[in-house]
Amino acid sequence: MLPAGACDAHCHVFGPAGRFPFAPERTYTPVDAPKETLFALHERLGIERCVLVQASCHGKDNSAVLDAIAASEGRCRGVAMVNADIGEAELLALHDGGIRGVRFNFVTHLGEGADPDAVRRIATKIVPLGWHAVVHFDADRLEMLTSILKSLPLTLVIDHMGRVDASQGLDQPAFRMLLDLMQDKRFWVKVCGSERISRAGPPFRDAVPFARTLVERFPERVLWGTDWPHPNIKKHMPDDGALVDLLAEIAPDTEHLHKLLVGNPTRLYWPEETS
Ligand code: 0GY
Repeated sequence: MLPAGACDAHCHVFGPAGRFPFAPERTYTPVDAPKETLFALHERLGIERCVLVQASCHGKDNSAVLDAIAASEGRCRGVAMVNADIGEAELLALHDGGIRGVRFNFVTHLGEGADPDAVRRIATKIVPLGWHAVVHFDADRLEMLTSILKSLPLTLVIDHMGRVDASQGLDQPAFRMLLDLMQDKRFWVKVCGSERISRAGPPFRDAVPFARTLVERFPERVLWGTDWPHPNIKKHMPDDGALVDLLAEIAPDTEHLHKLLVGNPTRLYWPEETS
């Protein structure tokens, strides 16, 4: 059972392609994963709110995310992808549509990484809106990215535990680097993606020590999500119910669990409720 108000802070909608075509520059073409299916999953899992993250297969066209937010009666907010030359009016329209952050991808399998100059320009433009940046990177890029990320003037949320390789243990350089970065209070981390960092396979229990360490050390700056519909998972498509069950081991302390699923996402995505 999840606490009342639980939020899935990382999930996607894809298409339907007939209404929201995929971007020509995409690196993969998913099957349709429409909002109705996502909302039904959330109902089944006991999840009341969610944050829709723009996926690379839709490029910089955030229409599918905005459509889902509009249909959610305030239960969804979103993270967009935008071009560096975006204007203030367009950003304000995204804000009105429920967007509260911008995502930057530095992941090899999703194509060319975000250009650092573009990242800086966008970051400067979104600061006045109170938005944050979501950064998605391969673990071996963290060293190269650290100085760029630290130079940005806003809150940064790291996707999927920095995509470390769970088989390399808690003492691996990439995880130590992630823990170091988290000492800076502007950084948050999502303890989702157990199925991505696991090397042991279902139920992905080898990912738990990483997630639990992050929750215990930084209880105020962690988020969790399903990552439904799990783009680019090839080997072991996770059962979302099993991912929810892992939370009992990731955050066995009820206060930590409440922060992870309710308090923290509310502070970041529905700040008007906490001030
Ligand atoms: C994720 C991970 C992936 C894909 C995307 O934007 C995307 O296409 O997010 C991935 O392929 O690892 O966060 O869902």
